[in-house]
Amino acid sequence: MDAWTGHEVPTLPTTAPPLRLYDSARRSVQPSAPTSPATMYVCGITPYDATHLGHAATMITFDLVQRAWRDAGLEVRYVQNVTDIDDPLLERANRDGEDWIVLAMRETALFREDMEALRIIPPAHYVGAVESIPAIAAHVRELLADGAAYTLDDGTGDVYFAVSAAPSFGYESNLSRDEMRTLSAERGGDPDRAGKRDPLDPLLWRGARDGEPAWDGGDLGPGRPGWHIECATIALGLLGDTIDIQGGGNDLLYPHHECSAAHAERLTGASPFARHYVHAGMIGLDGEKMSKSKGNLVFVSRQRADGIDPMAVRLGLLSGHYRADREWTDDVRKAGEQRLARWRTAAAAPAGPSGEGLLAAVREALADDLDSPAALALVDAWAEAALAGAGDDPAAPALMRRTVDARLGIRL
Ligand code: 5CA
Ligand code: ZN
Repeated sequence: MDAWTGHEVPTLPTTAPPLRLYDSARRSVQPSAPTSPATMYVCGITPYDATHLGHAATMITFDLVQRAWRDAGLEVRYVQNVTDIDDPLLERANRDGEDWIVLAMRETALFREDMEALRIIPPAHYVGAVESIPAIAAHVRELLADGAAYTLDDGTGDVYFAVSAAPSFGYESNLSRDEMRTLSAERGGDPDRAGKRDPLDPLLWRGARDGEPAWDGGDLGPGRPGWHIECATIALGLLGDTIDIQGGGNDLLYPHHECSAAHAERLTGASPFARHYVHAGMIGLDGEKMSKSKGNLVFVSRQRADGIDPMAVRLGLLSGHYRADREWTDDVRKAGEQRLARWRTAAAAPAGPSGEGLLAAVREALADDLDSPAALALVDAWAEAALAGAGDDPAAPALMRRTVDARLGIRL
């Protein structure tokens, strides 16, 4: 499917240092050392409701990665999916008496508009689960033929992946089996289902049910794909056997990313599937993770309709570190608006402290595991000095403008 339209990203003088990033598997900050093109797969939305600030924060995180890589001289191949068929989408469509396809198309269109407003560089490939079904079904058949999957013998036609076929299962999330079992039950899995060989085995293919859409699975029979194999298949098809980053929010670490990596590794024999597993913190409201199922949502589109500048929203989200679970509050929004206004005024100053100095410092902060709070503080200090008449570099305001545009996605 089509992605959204991108904006021109200004080029900057010289090049940025290589990006160092926290890897969930190794639990430490490690150099991301891609060879060009750098490859990144990020888990996108399940389009049953509008884009909220949590989605926005995660998309902004990986946008910072793309900007850091490009500024370090790398070409970037970025793929994102849309889970345009899954239980939550069907449940919402049924609840509202709506066609699930219409719901998915509408919310995906809104997501694109929101991404454009937030100046997120679009992925090279924006791919739906539905359009990937033939490739997914082929992978499920391959796993079955390989003995890494099995069909439940209860007549449903449901196919499961055997985690016993993935000897290093758990290396990504570093969780105990008990923790995995609990999270699996909370996040779409079915550890207690009868007939499974291991409670942790994830669903690969759901046989057709009355009243549910189904697609031809060849030997699998009609059905629809499981969630984890969707992302494994899309990433493998477009980015190759080993990718530089598998990303998403930290709610996806287990089971989703652990299982999709296990599927990919079993299919290709290449391990690890991703050199870096990168997870953004959860944005919460009133002490709870913002989620469609909880309904405590602040929508990006609603904020746009209320006249809040998307650049202020972006600055608000960047004021916290991407890995931290953090709250969205009115104060965060107001601080974003004030900062944006201050930066705009400062960018119009006749001169300021060295633009090259600011660029180098911002690059260093962002190279250090995307330390956006530090980058914002550096620009704040530059703006304060420029507004106080300090510094005599007449080219600095223009370079400051280019720096925050290219590296933070903030158009002044
Ligand atoms: N379609 C799947 C991924 S394949 C999915 O998780 N969809 S989603 O709509 O629930 O989330 C889309 C992206 O936003 C995922 O990367 C998810 O981890 C992230 N996300 C969801 N809620 C939040 C939140 N409250 N804060 C930060 N990121 C979030
Ligand atoms: Zn995913």
